[in-house]
Amino acid sequence: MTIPSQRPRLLLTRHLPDAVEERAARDYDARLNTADTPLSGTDIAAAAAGMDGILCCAGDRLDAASIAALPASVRILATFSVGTDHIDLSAAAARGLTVTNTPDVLTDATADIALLLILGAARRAPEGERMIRAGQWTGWTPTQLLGTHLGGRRLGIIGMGRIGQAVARRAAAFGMTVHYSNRQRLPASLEQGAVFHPDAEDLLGVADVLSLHFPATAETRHWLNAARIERLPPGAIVINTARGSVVDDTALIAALRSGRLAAAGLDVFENEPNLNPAYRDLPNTFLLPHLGSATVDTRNAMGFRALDNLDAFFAGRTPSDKIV
Ligand code: 8YV
Repeated sequence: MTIPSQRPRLLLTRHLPDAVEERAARDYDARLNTADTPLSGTDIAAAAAGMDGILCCAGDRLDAASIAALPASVRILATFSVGTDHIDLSAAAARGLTVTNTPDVLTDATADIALLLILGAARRAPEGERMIRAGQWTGWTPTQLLGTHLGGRRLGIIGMGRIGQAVARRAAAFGMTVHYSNRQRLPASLEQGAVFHPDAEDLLGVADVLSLHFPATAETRHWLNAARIERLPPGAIVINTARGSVVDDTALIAALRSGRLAAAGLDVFENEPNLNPAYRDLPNTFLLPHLGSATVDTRNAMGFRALDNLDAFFAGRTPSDKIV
């Protein structure tokens, strides 16, 4: 990067990996949040006084009111996430703000977590782990914690973007047959033998395991509802590594409780971290605290990608991940 004589002033809303903060402090007049205090939209607007840009994160609620409250000096929001549902993009566009995200670099890490959830939910790993930790394992038995065999089962992927495709590749290695639904059919080179369903409703009927990989928007809120769960094969497994709001928790919890569904593996929740408490009480849920991209390499890469976008913007170029 060509360093301008006066470095741009940059607010980091959360504590980011050391290598990312070091680069931010080297190239910017950076205001860090080393205590990692979660900030509301109003707090962010106040902390952004005098800033030229903000490096924000998925938990930061940058709704229309918070965007309106930002100081006029702020010209760019670079989010440390691929998802942008926490930012009111229309309000940002109306205000003339540039918004960037961090695609690609978290694809593999998130797909790995989806496979972890598929395996753990299918093979009842959380129940086994709890049994051992509680000192309740009295020994091997021929019928203990029998789970679902993945080989030969059908994986239904809704949303075959980068992460959906990476999940499909991994699931194929476990002998699963992949079915998918997407706005557009993929070319054969990317489809890799997966069966395309133009209508997601039809896909549900064959999804022994259903994995959700589409963004949270007003249209997709509570997409997986009681009617759609009813279309799944009995004993199906639901996996969510996308966003909690795309699932109707009440419907999913009822189906897990009744045994209509065998299990669910969830890395994301509506209203994080205050998830519906019923999930915690169900034996057949495998719950992770939004770990999709949580590896050292991936979080560094996300931070560097966000800084690459900021560098481009302040050098007068179009950032490669410009959304707005
Ligand atoms: C991130 C994510 O960890 O990138 C996303 O959209 O959901 C996660 O993988 C999180 O957003 C960090 O800001």
